[in-house]
This record gives sequence, structure tokens and C-alpha cells, in this order.
Amino acid sequence: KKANIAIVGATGMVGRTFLKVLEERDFPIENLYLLASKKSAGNTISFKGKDYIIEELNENSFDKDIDIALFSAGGDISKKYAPIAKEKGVIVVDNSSAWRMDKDVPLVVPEVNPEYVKKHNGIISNPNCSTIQAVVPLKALHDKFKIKRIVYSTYQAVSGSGVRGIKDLEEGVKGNENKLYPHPIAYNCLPHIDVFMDNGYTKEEMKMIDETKKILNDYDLKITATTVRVPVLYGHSESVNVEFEKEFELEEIFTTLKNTQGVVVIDNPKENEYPLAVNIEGKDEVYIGRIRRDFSVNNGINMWVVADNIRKGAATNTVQIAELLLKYNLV
Ligand code: 2RA
Repeated sequence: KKANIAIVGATGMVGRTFLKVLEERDFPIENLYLLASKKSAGNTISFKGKDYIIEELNENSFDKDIDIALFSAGGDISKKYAPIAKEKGVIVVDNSSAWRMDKDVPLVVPEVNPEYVKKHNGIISNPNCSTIQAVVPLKALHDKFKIKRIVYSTYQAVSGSGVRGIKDLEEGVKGNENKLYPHPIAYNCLPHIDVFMDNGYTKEEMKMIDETKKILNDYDLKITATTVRVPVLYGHSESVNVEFEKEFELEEIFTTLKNTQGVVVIDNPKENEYPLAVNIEGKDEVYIGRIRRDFSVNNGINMWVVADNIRKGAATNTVQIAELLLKYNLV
């Protein structure tokens, strides 16, 4: 079965990566529609050797016969246009945070909770990139050893902020003033991603906390997070500290992770082998190393988790959700 696909935000970094991943995975597309802002309308993008004209997104964009619309155009666009698309019978897979915590919207990582796509009411949300790469290993560990508490410390690439983040780093390195971030990101770490909330956490930190609970469907989990922007172009790195209810042998942790779909374990410190952002750019797996017992608690571990924030963190996860819609005959 082939599907009619629309891409909203086709010219953005994630939008363009949607096309790359759709082509790589040979997603069965009947018709493809590229939607973006007025300033991009009329330009063309090539897909599978054919040029597609970008159309301006408007209220009538979904009057065509579209099965699935992949959105990556910011929260405001998703808030306004996802309901319009849904009303026309389109299934929206949204990358923004706009709908993630809505109780009628499944928040899906295909390796973790694929069944949730069956509960969609027209909109399915793609989780935040830093959440996706964490829950892929955590789900299997939770099932086996029951997680009690998680401490997230992240080291996030500037591409998470799109091309403006990349420019700030590259221009900052050349000494120009920064445009996007409140402080220089070159040779620096900014403990400030998204905006600050009244509780002293940033929105990015609260996303990781709230989204992890929803995806693992366990609201008793104790979770805290510190998310930091670092001078890296692609690839989010995370230190994930986990305390379990149950006892474990460290070997069981390694075995569980090695047997988890979508996970690659790289853990040989004696040979200086551990996941590195520069080594995983463009890949779709979640890379895990530095796996070791946390001696400060009874049943705890630390691990180092790295993944490409534009691929598995956004575009690939979204396309995998679209593949599930076909697999479950939901389109
Ligand atoms: C960031 N996770 O890294 C956020 C949105 N992509 O900026």
C-alpha cells in the first residue's frame, strides 16, 4: 500500500532530513506534497530524482487526498494547522512540543511503545530529541528491574536550535557576537535550553521529565534533569543515572542493553572506546557506554547515551511512526 505524504516545514533541517530518511527507507509514497512558509513557496526540492514545488502552507493545504502529514515547523504552526489537517482526515505526526502532553495524543518511540499509535485521534507526537534517546534503553531496563529514579544530565548539540544554533557556534568561533543564545556558545556550556519556568527548571528539562513518564506510562517515576547546550554541531550526549527497585548483576544490564532494538553498546574504556557525538552523526541508533554501577545507592547505574538529535531524535523517529501507521493498517 502506498501513502500520500505531506511535509510541513519542508525546508527546515528536520524537514529536509524527513525526505532523506523517507528515501533511504524506501517509504512507499504515492504522492508527496511539500509545504512551507510564503518565502519558500515556489522553490523546488528534489526527491528520488524528481523536483517537487514547495507550496505555501494555508488552511486549504489539506483539502488534497493526504494520508499522513509530517510536521516540523514549530509549535505555533502545529497548534494552528494540525487540527485543520486532522479535520480533513489526515494523520499528523508532529515534531513540535505543542501536543505532546495532550491526553488524546500518543507520544511514541517505535522501539518503546509502538502500540500507542493505535490510540491516535488524528495527531501523534514525536517526543523531544533528548527524551527519545533516553527512553530507548530505559524501557527495557524498566521492564526488567523497575526504575525508581532517573537523573538526566545532557550535553546538547547546537543543531537542536536549527541553523541559527549552528551559526552561533560557527560565527562565535570566528569571534562575531552571538545572535540566538544569551551568551557565547563557542568554548562554553550554557545551562539554558528553551525558557526558564517558575520552578527554576527550563522547559527542556521539564519536557524530559514529563515526556519520560508519559512514554514509560509510569507517573510514579522520580526524575530530575539538567539540560546543557554545548559547542557540538550534531549529536546529543547524555549522562543518565538510574536507580532501580530490584537488585541486578552488572552483566544483566549489559545483556539487556545489547538485546534492546535500536541500541548499540560501545563500552571498552581500556581501549578509550565509548560513544562520541562526532562518530554517530547521521546514524539512527542510540549508542551507550560507560555503563557502571552507581556505588552511592543500593541498585543504581550510570551510563553515557549518545544519538543524532536530527535523525533518531527527530526525523527518523517520525518516519518510523509513519511506518507503524502502515504496518497497523491505520491509513
Ligand atoms: C534542542 N531538544 O535541542 C531541543 C529542540 N530540538 O534545542
